[in-house]
Amino acid sequence: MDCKQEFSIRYNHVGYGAGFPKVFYVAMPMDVGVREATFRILDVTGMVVQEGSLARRGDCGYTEETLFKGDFTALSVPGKYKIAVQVLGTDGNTLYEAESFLFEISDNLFERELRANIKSFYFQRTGVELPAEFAGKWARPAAHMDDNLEFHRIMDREGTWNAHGGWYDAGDYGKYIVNGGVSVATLLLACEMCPSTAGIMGGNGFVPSFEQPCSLLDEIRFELEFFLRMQDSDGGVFFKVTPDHWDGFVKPVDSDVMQKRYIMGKSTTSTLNFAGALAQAHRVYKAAGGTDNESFATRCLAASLRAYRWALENPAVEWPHNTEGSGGYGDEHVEDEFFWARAMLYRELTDLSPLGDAPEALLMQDMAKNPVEAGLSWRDTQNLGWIALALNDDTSPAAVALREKARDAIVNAAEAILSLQRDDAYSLSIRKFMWGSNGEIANHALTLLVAYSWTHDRRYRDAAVELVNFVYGRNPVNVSFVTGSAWSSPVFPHHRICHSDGIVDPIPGLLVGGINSDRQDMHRKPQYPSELPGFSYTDERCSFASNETAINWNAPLTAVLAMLVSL
Ligand code: 9MR
Repeated sequence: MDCKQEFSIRYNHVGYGAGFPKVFYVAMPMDVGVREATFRILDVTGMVVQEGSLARRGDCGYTEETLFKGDFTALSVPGKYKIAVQVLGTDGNTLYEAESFLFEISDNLFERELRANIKSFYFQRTGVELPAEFAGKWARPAAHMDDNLEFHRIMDREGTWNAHGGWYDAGDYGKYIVNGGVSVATLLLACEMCPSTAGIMGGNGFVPSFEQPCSLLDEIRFELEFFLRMQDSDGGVFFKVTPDHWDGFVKPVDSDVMQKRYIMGKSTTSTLNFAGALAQAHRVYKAAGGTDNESFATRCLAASLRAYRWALENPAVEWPHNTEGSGGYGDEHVEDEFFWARAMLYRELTDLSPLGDAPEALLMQDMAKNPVEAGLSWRDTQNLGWIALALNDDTSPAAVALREKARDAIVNAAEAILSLQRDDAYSLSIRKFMWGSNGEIANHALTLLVAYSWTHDRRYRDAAVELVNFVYGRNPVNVSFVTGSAWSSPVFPHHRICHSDGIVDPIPGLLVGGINSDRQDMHRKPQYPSELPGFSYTDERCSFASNETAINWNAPLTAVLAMLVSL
C-alpha cells in the first residue's frame, strides 16, 4: 500500500491534555484545489461540541502533502471525542469526508503515559526475575546474571568481573555505559526538576525496595548499581557487556545458554559518561533524603570523582572497535563529555580542587568549545553540562555568572527550535529523520521544557506539546510510536523480549525509533509504505532502523511527560 498522496487526519491518537493546545492536521495531496475545509468535534453520543474551519498550514516536502490545520483548544471538558472533517474541492464537490477514531481529552493523560514509560524500564531489567505480581503477563525468569564475566579477548586481561544488573539497552541484550549514561542522566534530570511528582518518581525519604515498579528513583537506582559495578579499581569504567555474535530473536534465558557474554572497554567516553551521571545521582539521591539514599549519594559522588580523575589521565582512550555482537557507540569527541562531567561535579563538590585552580574559567572554555544543541544525544552530551549550570542554585557570584550564561544559551536554543517548528508543516524542529528520530524529537521537547522551567514562557511548553503530539500519532505514518499507547501503536517492535515471550501484546511503554530516512535495514526487506523520506517507518520486526526501541529514546520522552505533569 502506498500511503502517500492520500487524505488523512493526523492527530494525537492518545489525546490531548485538558489545559493544553489541541491542534490536528489534515493531510492532502499537494495539487488539490480546496474551496472550503471544515471540522466538527463529536462526543461519544455523536453530538457536535465544537466546529471550525481548517486553515492552510503549508506544504510538506518529505511527504509531498499539503497540511491544513484544525484547532479545538477551546474544548477542555474531559471525555472521549472524535474529529470529523469535510473538504470541498473548487467545484464545490466533497473531496474528503472522514472521522477520526476516539481519543481523549483528560487531565491525567500525561501521567498515565508517564507511568507506562517508567514501567518499561522495569521491563528492560537484566539479571533479575520479573515476577507476575509486578510484570503481569510479561513475567519472566532471571537471565544474563553477568556476575562472573570474562574479559573479552581484545582486552588481554585475566580474571572475571561482576557486571550484574542494569537495563538492556534496546531490542538487543547488550548493556552499554555510554548509552545507559545519557539515559539515566536524562531521567535523573526529570527527578531533579520535578520533585513534586514524588508519588510517581520516588520522592522524599522513599525506601529503595526495587519492588515498586512505578517509582522512577527505584528504577534509576537499578541501573546505577550496575554502573557502580562497571568501574575498575583504577577509576576507569568498562564500556559494555557483549556476546560474541548478535543474539537471534530468542528469550533472555535461551540467549544465556547459547552464548557467553564478556566485558569490554574501558574508554574515555564511558568513564566520563559515568562521571557525569553519577555526580548527578549524588544530587538527586541526597535530595531524596533518608540514610540509605544519602549514603548511596556519597558513594556515587566518590565514584564519579575517581572516574573523572581517570579520564584526566587517560583523555584519549578510544571505544572498543568491536560490533560483532553489540553496537559500537563510537565517539571520537570527548570535549562534550568532559564538559558534562565537570559541570556536574562543579555543582556537587564542596572542595573544587579536583577541577583545577580556576574551575569557572575552565567551564567558560567548555561552553565556548561545546555550543548548546537543540537536543542532547548519546554522542553529543554537552547539553547535560549546559543544563546542569543553568539549574545550579548556588548563589556565589561565579556560579550565578555561569548560570546566566547557560540560561541565555538554552533560551536561544529554545527560540531556534520554535522557529524551525514554525517552518515545518508537521511542526517538527528536526530537519532530517535519522535513526531514532523520535528520541531526537523528544530531546528537543526536553530542551524547550528546561527553558520553560525558569522563563515560564508558555510558547516553550506549547511547542513541546506539539512535538509530543507527533510522537503519539500526529505524524505522516499515523502511528502512536509508544507500544500499548493507542490503537495504532507498534505491535512488532524490533525487540527480542517482545518477540520471544509468546505474548501477543508487546511490552507497553516502549518508544520505537520511528521514521528514519536512511533505512539501514533494506537488506532485511522491510515494506516501507512509500519511497518518500517522511514514510520511512514500518511496524515490522525486521526493521531495526525504524522499529527498534531503546532506553535513550524513551528516557527523554519519559522526562518530558514528567515535566508536563509537574511543571
Ligand atoms: O542509536 C544508535 C544510532 O545513533 C546509531 O546510528 C546506530 C548504529 O551505530 O546504533 C544505534 O544504537 C543501537 C546500539 O548500537 C545497539 N543497541 C541498539 C541501539 C538502537 O538501535
